[in-house]
Amino acid sequence: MKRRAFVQTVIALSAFPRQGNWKSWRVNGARVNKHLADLSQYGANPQGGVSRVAFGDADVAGRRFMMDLMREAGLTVSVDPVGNTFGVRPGSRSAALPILFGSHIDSVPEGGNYDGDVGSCSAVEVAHILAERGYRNRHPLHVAIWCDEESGLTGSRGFIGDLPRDEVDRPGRDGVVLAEKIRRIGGDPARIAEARHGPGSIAAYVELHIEQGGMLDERGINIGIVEGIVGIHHYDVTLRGFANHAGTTPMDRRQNAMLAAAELVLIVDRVVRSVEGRQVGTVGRLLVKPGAPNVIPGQVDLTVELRDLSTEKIERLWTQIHEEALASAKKYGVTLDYTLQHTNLPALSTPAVRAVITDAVQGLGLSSQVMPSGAGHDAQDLARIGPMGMIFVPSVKGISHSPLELTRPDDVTNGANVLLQTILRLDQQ
Ligand code: HGY
Ligand code: MN
Ligand code: MN
Repeated sequence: MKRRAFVQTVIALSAFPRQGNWKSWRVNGARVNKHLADLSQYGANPQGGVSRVAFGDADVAGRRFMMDLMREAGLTVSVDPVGNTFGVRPGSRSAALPILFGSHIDSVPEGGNYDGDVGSCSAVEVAHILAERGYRNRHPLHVAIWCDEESGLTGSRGFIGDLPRDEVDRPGRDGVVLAEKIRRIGGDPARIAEARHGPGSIAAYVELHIEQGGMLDERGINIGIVEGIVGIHHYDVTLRGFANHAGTTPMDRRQNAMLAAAELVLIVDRVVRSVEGRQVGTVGRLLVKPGAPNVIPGQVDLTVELRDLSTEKIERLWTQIHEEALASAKKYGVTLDYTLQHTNLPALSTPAVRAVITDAVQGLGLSSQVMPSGAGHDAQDLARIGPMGMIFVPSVKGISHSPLELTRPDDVTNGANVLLQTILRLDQQ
């Protein structure tokens, strides 16, 4: 055998054993749990959780921290025009579509240390293992940390071209225009159209996330394999009455916006419970104006959020709620206006990706069950451009969006191992 051919064969064989036993590879559980603990310092609040709201100082610092972890894992870091952070590991097959995996690190105000963070830190850990093993991946591997997941999947909607210009130019509740906030995390609002990825542009997207409900924890099951993610409709409602003196205005001469608001909260609860199914409805924020003890409320601004796997059912529920709320407001001499602030389409996961996750779970000897997601996720946007799969790990007592949110270190490690073995299987296909 010629010398050159011999040397090439030796090189190829020397890589083979490392590639060959990839089904036995595992993450470094101590390292991923430490990164999770380190990340929780960014925006840590006195209650023991995080307030790392998107685009705030803690989010900016937390994203920088994650970029450092990506570089330590051998990834090439970039930020797209929407502000999403990516760490890329090039593939050997330049024509192969990229496999994306990741999550988010922004939190709700007074949130927990695991929502989004488990999937983000685990995705970086997977890349770190591949680098340490000298794995020769075929597909380009893109670790994604989406921006502003909590206020409507902003970053992943931008990635699929579903972030309208008027939304980018609109001031948020804090009065700051979204475009300005995107610049804070390294995005370039003028070039958002360039961030768009169309259908068929990715090989697959996989997201590891905490369940945020109690099913896995109550049943002692290691892994949830997500069958579908609910759609979410978020309505901003304004009730206008007439602000007046609380002492001199007789009870039968008032236009009290608060009475209409109080009835609307109860209407949402009753109508949503009135039909069979797993739909949910919540009034999560209510602002009274002028908000003084001695003034009859002239205006109430509130949010109504409806979720279900069926968009048709959400729309049917809202039609009934709106009709009843209008009648109630009229009774008090109050007007009702609303805007559909944003919608997230429901998404089913891809059976072929679910099968790969199932095979990875079985290879790891873990227990699992197929289940829906009552929480929204960036994965439901990625499902609109390619095959999608989601992996859940247990949330202790089903608590989430709270400083009491907890996922045990062993469960984090299990989830990261399922993610590692899933990505390896997808890359080998
Ligand atoms: O609200 C949700 O469902 C998710 O946690 N953003
Ligand atoms: Mn989340
Ligand atoms: Mn959340």
